[in-house]
Amino acid sequence: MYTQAMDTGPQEARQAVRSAEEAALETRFEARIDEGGFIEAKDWMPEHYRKTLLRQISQHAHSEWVGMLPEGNWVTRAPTLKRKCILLAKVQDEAGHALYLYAAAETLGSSREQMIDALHSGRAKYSSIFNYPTLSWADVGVIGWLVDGAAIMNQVPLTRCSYAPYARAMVRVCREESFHQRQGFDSLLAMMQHGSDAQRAMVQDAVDRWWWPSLMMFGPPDGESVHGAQSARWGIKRISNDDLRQKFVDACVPQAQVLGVTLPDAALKWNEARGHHDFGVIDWAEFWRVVGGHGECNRERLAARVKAWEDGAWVRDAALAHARKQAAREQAAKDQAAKEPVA
Ligand code: BYC
Repeated sequence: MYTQAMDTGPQEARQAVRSAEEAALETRFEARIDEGGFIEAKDWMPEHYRKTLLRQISQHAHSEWVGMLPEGNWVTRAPTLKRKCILLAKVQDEAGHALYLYAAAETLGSSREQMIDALHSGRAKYSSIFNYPTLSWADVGVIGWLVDGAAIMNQVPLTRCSYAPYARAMVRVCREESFHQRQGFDSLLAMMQHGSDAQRAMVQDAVDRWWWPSLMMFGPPDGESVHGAQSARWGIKRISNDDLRQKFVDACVPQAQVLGVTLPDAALKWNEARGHHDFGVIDWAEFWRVVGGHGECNRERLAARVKAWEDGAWVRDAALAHARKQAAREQAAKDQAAKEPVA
């Protein structure tokens, strides 16, 4: 009993010093956030901030990674060489985005393997939008116009995210997403202006299927956003889910007019008093079904990623073996140089 009492004293004192230090670090962190400053990977951060970022950035990386699949489905069937080259470049860009984002998430203490394992086992989320099928060539154009358009709307504010490695990755991602959005719009415009009636109908059908899922990309309504308020407080999210969704609807309406397509929402109309478009009710039951793993393509998407990972094992093994040989060679050269007498 006495021994325990004697141990507890210094331990308690150490804990008190640690929590005083932590409180000071937290005050400094909060002050930096309040000033609109950035947090770097080596800076002190609260555990909850680190976990929130790791969740969002890894989900974002998984979205890019899985997001290659719906469009990749059309690489071999693109209608012209020009469109095939553009699509190939775009899909490769998505792989690049995933890599920048996995690298940014790694700075928060998770390994690539842990993140990939969370995706493959179904523990990690990725964007709901990629669980819908790409049924026609027009879907590729609509993904560029609407899906990349929604992604840009969401990601431009992330270039000012308080976590600097994420913000820096987003600058480059957004530049590339702009090209993605433009190529989609251009492809649809070509079909609408120079295509046949059947091609115009194909574009309208794709818009009908992708419009509502694109609105769901921004996440649940603000009142149901679990992380929204805290992420806004920390400067991770600069604009709320609903505000981004509204900006997106307002941007798409004139673009749809230029294209000559109808957005599939009878309630969509300009509201002079609000200075925004009103729009219909989103089917949130569908959103949660898809997020919960029961969308049309959830199983297929995960199976494709797992298969690619397993098929690629020999490439990872070969790269590691090569790196090991190279390191051994460099070490041998260093050892040899150390043995040689100095002239
Ligand atoms: N899908 O509290 P909330 C691309 C989850 S890829 C699935 O509002 P938060 C592209 C949410 O994770 C671009 N799940 O969350 C690639 C949370 O669940 P957990 C993808 C969703 O994080 C290839 C719960 O619902 N972009 O552009 O504050 C080809 C409650 O939500 C979704 C990004 O990832 C969803 N749509 O806000 C073409 C952007 N929405 O984690 C294009 C970065 C919500 O508690 N991410 N959930 O289990 C973000 O900005 C935010 O994470 C979100 C959600 C706005 C998505």
